[in-house]
Amino acid sequence: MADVEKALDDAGVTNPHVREYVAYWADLTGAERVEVVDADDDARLVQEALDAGELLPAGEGRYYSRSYYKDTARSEERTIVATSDPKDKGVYNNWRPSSEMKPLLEERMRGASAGKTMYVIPYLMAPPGSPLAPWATGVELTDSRTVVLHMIRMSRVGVKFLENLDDPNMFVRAVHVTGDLENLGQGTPEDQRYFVTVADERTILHFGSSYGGNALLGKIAHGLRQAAYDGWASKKFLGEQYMLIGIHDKETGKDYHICGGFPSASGKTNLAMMLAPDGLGDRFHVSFYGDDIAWLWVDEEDGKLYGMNPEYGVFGVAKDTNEETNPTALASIAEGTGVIFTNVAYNPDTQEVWWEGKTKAKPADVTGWLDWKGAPISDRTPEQEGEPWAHPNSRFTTTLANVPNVAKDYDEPQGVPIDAIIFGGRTRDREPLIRAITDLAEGVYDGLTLGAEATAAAEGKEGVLRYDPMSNRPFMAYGEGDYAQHYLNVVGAAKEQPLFAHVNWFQRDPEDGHFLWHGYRDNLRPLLWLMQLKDGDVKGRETAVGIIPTEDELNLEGMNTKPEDLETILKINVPRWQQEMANREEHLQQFPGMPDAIWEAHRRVAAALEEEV
Ligand code: OXD
Ligand code: MN
Repeated sequence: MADVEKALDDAGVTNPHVREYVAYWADLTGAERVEVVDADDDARLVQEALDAGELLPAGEGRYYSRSYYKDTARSEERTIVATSDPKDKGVYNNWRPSSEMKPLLEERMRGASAGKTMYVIPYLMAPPGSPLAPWATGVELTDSRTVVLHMIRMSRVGVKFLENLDDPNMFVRAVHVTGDLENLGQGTPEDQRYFVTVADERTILHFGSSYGGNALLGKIAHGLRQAAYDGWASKKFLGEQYMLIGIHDKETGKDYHICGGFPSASGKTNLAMMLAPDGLGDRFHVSFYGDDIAWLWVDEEDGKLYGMNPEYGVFGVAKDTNEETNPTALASIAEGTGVIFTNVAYNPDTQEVWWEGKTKAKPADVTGWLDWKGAPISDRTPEQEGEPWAHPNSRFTTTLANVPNVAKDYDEPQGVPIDAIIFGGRTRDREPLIRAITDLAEGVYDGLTLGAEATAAAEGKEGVLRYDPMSNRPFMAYGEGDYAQHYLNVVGAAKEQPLFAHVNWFQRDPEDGHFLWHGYRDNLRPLLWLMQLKDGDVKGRETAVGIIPTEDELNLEGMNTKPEDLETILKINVPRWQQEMANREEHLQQFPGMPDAIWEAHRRVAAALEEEV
């Protein structure tokens, strides 16, 4: 049995609530040892993981890990929000009573860490001193050393974050038990895994995975699901799956901050890490705050809407990351950064890593190369030729400070004032390059009807989106109607309202399918227009679905765009929009209690489209 008291004493954990919590779970999971972790332990833990073969070297100060082959992604079907109030049931949150889920999880976890170390990770999902710090404090318990190393990169870790809490009992209890990965029936009717957030008790119980958001509980379970619930219960803030960037205009000295949500595969990380295009770099500097989560609140003193990234690192998708799509990401995972790669292809002879899209062609000499499951590429049969070397959801985990254009003030407690909230999907027609929305309810309505086209792999009708409200569908913690009202309340309380906008970098030519907009760094251009609109320097063109730039308002310096392409992405296809409005109506109808303001926004947009015919 672990000597819990001694481990806590040695680490200086004095908070009696934390001590009681750790002792309870050490006993229940049957862990053999308990170790309290601090970020300063990173080098030692990395060495231990290398010695144990859990990490492999991938060049100087870079590491490689492989997860169990049936444990490679977040599992939405097995993810549940539990509370004691059935009114918390939503359409997307897989609500179950906590009286049912807690005993079930305790049963799964009982004795499941026998023979292992239980690591105690005190963490903070906020810059220290943030006004939201009381909701950001947590203690993860995990029986996986690799998870500890990821948590150290993705959140602020140390016993100091447990000191001087206003309420010593106010911390998220986040328990992760890996389980016997080879015998959990992943994806079968006998699936043993459960990823439960007991939101009204601020307790997270995840069993049956050691991968990503299933296991690093600060990120998604706390940073999004629990935060969404806490923000609503306290009436104080929003926890959103948003990127956050800053734009500095060197000529005027002005700073702008934009956050926004994009469903997966819509280029959120690339946008978050974007640099100014060559033609505009002398005047504008883009800085990176975060690529995945933003918490938003209104400061009661100055009445401004603020945002901050609660994370400390980037857990980025490796696929297609290269010098053109995201040079900043490549710099952030260079030698010496301490990056951990997961499930990419690996060459133990040369310590290189590779993923689809890293280079145009695969490494020509396959000697030594292993695919993400560890199988030699040279043993592949002709039928296996087309199989990817890296898992499509393979990742890199690196701290924010490694991103070359990280904002100087990313660690400042007050966060940054938000000028605009943008939404963007991947849409081959209909959605223009950018449309600005000045009305709060219409902006929230636009976020609630956000979606991405069904990809080839997903079933779905042509032209029908898979709706992903605010890009939060997998993280909704309570009813969608209540969520919409809470969003209106939080943002509505700001004295100066942010602009909303919808962006789309992915329109294609209907004839030959080419992308009508270059994308990547050039995506700064429509955002600059949006800031000019906010400042009243441009007027744009009013349409039924928002304000669109005129062709001469967009700064296209140093860019080659065909005039006919530009014309297409700066106009509204009314019949396609009317088709979409019918789908939106059906989508919104599933949510009981959707506020009138949202329905009125929907009807206003529909009526304005009628007038445009
Ligand atoms: C996600 C992630 O799963 O950011 O959304 O990892
Ligand atoms: Mn995410």
